[in-house]
Amino acid sequence: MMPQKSHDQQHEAGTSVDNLTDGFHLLIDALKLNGVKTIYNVPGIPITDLGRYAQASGIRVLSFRHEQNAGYAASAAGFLTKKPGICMTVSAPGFLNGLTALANATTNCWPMILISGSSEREVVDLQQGDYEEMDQLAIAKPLCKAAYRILHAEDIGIGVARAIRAASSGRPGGVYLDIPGALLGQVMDAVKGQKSLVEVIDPSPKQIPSPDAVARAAAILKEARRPLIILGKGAAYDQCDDIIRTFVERSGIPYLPMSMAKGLLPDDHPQSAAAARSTVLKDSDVVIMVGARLNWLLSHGKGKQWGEPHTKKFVQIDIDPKEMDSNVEIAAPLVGDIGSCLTKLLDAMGGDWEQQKGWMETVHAKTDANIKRMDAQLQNNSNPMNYQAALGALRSVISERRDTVLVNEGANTLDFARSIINMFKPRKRLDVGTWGVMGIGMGSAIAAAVETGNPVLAVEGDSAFGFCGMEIETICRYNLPVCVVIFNNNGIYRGDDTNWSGGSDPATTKFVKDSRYDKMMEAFGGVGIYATTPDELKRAALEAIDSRKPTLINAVIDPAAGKESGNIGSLNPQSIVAKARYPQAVRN
Ligand code: OXT
Ligand code: ADP
Ligand code: MG
Repeated sequence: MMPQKSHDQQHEAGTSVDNLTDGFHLLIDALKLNGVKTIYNVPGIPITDLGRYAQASGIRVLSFRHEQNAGYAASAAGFLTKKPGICMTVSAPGFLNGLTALANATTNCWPMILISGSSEREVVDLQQGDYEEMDQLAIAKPLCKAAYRILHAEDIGIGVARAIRAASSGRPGGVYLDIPGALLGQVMDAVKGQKSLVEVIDPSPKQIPSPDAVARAAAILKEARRPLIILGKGAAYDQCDDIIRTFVERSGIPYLPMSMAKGLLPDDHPQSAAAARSTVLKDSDVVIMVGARLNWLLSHGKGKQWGEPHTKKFVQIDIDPKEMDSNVEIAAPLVGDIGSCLTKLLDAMGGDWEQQKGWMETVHAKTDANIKRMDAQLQNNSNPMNYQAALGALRSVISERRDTVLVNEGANTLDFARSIINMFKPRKRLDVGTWGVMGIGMGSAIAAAVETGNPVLAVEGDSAFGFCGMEIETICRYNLPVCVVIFNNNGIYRGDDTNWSGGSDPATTKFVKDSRYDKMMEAFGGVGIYATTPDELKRAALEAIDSRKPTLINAVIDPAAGKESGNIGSLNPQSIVAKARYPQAVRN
């Protein structure tokens, strides 16, 4: 680092330090003034002391083993609390490790601020080869919602305020805040410093939809005969659970929850169409999107899955006007926050809800058939367990402990769990999100435990766990009520693949057979359990949740039970040449 061009020297000799403040303290005070209670952190030059001072000042500073996991924790905290989660890292490599999580938060529309220490501008801009030199601001910019750098101590208040407002307002997202090391050591008059701090008033202002837009949407809904509501994670994020429930129940319309909207209404609600997904997407005539995007997870709103050719009309509620018409024509765009839009729409509709007789019966017929089929599969007592057997056990655990936060990642482990495990309360499910990213598990679990105080059940594919597994030490260190269940099928998707060259290296998707992940947890003082039956799994998970002790259950899953890429195998590129060369490539 460059020797500090300190503001100290500009201070008159003889000024007592009691009357001074510095960049460290201004940054901490600015965060505290804006209600920041937790920082997800990895220490090192130049932010080690910043973490110490923040802890000393009463902020909870949780140190992780890798910045990516600290970042995922901050982003999950943003989703759960509707306030930006704060991640703090060192320069270049630490910054880059955290950047993946910042980009993921932006993709998920979750508020998060990545604060990274950096080298001084003078050296970076002349590329003189500083310790961990990198033009971090330039690199962050295209990957997040906004990026700012603070150069002077007197700008810390406004810089932090700007970051908070950018992360929280409109469509939430990730913000990068660049903190050159020398800024922290800058000294200024304490009273002036205090006055320079800014408390952000109303960081995510309500956005009321225009009356015309409401009338347009109501007119379409009045004509609807087979309407469908799709609830997305934006609806969960908005924390307007009562109005969502009122809207769904007063309208009598079936609703489809996207994965992180599960639990906004309990999954056993009579209007849930989760188990009739294909039917409602295909046969509905009007679709009301509530905080959900028509992206890949909804086949972009077109194609066979949507019953094309069709005359469906879309009503879309979203805070971001740019989301409208992103994939298909939106007949009635309602731009605003979900709570305000649904309230206005309810008013405009009055009691005028009418749907085709028989629509709900059609939905129920499909739902009943799928639930019956699933119930039969859950009874399976095969040894080793398949996904349904193991998840049947965890389904009853969540049903019996409804405040538990479920974290879920993997391919098969994710896809089976999403439909098998019913959720009963809002914002109790955290998963791989819009990018389908592996490695969110431990960071999300830690944030969920810290931010909610509730126990956490993290259901993890063995591969998914590998991206973040070292954080079980963090879980033990802070003694968090997290129970990690590893679905150990010895590999990615399956554990029985072969090396197609016939050579002795294992297949590209295989791991060490029968790894004892439970022993890893024991190494850090947590509870390790090896479970081979649904009964053992259920008992161990309930005990972990009730005892609140850090626990890892190694659930042994049949290596042959999974499918390539779970439910999204069709997204794998294919080629007739490759198929001809490798007949094994034809599967699923
Ligand atoms: O209506 P129909 O009849 O069609 O039936 C549907 C529902 O109505 C019904 N259903 C129900 N029936 C009865 N009861 C209930 N309650 C019920 N609920 C639903 O069930 C069917 C299916 O319903 P579903 O699931 O809602 O519908 P569907 O069609 O699947 O929905 C479509 C999607 C797209 C919305 C859904 O599939 C979805 O959300 N998918 C998300 C998929 C995803 O994101 N996957 C993760 C990424 S996969 C891959 O990329 C992996 N990688 C690569 C990698 C990644 N991702 N990241 C990084 C950083 N590096 C690399 C890796 C490495 S996965 C992976 C590791 C995998 O290995 P693991 O060991 O971790 O995991 P295992 O696979 O377990 O080994
Ligand atoms: P899912 O993956 O669950 O379908 P998405 O992440 O695709 O959900 O969509 C979430 C949508 O919610 C985004 O388009 C985002 O702009 C929107 N959103 C986020 N917060 C709000 C809010 N408070 N009010 C309205 N829309 C919101
Ligand atoms: Mg696996």
